[in-house]
Amino acid sequence: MSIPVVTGGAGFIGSALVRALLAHGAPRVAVIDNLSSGKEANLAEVRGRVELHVADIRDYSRIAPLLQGAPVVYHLAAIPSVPRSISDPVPSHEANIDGTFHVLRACVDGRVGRVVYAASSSAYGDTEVLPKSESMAPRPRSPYALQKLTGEYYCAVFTSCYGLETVSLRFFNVFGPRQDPSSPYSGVLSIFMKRLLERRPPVIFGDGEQSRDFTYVEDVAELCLKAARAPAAVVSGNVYNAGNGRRYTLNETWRLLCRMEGVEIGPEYGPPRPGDVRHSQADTAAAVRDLGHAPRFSFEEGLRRTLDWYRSTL
Ligand code: UD2
Repeated sequence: MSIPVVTGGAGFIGSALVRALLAHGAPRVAVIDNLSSGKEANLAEVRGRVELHVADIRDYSRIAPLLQGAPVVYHLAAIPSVPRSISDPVPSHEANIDGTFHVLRACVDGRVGRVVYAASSSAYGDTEVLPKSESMAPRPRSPYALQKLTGEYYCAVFTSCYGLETVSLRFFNVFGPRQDPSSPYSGVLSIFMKRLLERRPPVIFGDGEQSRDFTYVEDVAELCLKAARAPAAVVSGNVYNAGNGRRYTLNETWRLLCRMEGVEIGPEYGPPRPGDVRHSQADTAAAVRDLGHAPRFSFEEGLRRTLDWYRSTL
């Protein structure tokens, strides 16, 4: 296959990446997705230029021929969510560790040019120092964090042992259009926006003073493309933060959203969530230096665009 492949390409981030690839000149893009959380509808207006393969990354013999000869494989397929990995660890272990292993193995066997892997900021856990830089020792606090970290290690080992070019990007709390707000495991901003538009209070877990480096999905998609193009001698086998470099507490984020919408709704508070990281903020220096990372969307601008999208779809 001589076109780029996106695993998880029918998901929220994957479908934004598919759009970015097409916008940057890819004639077609292949998507591998088992549609467990991804949806064909996420690809609606680009569907004619997408080869959608409904396949599971845990099935080596099914995915190997689909990855064969791809110039770049963007490996985003995963079962996300810290709390889901705690309450139900087996499926996320199998998708995030076993699935990633099978993707990498198939990429070596199929002589794929490069793998760009969606890693997670959760790998850092709670560090004493902010922002978090790639040289810090990881301290995963949940099965999900450990699984995503294992995927990074697998990428680096596949580079050193088998010569497969890999770049791992630690995504920092990505948000934007098409993030599904309907599950209790959904990303907090998708839940906040749904509640806001319904004029209902959100439930904040803990005191709301935890903070996140919320990163707009188009900036992450752009960085994936840069990771695919950067010189192998500089980037292959490495891990980079894919964040915005700032952080916002949940309390201030909810207040900001209320202000944007011109309403005043006080949040409700619940018990803190097990496995939760307290603060998260990316040091973007390495990604700027090696990949040319240049996020274009301020938090407010990203929120505005996302809110507009939910308003038109919910
Ligand atoms: C982690 C990773 C993120 C990504 C994601 C995938 C960190 C810092 N980030 O996101 O990079 O890999 O996992 O799932 O580890 N919350 C509420 N109310 C709600 C929902 C969430 O208060 O209704 C809180 C939650 O307790 C947490 C924050 O919002 O403190 C963000 O939660 P999330 O599930 O959106 O993402 P998080 O940080 O676990």
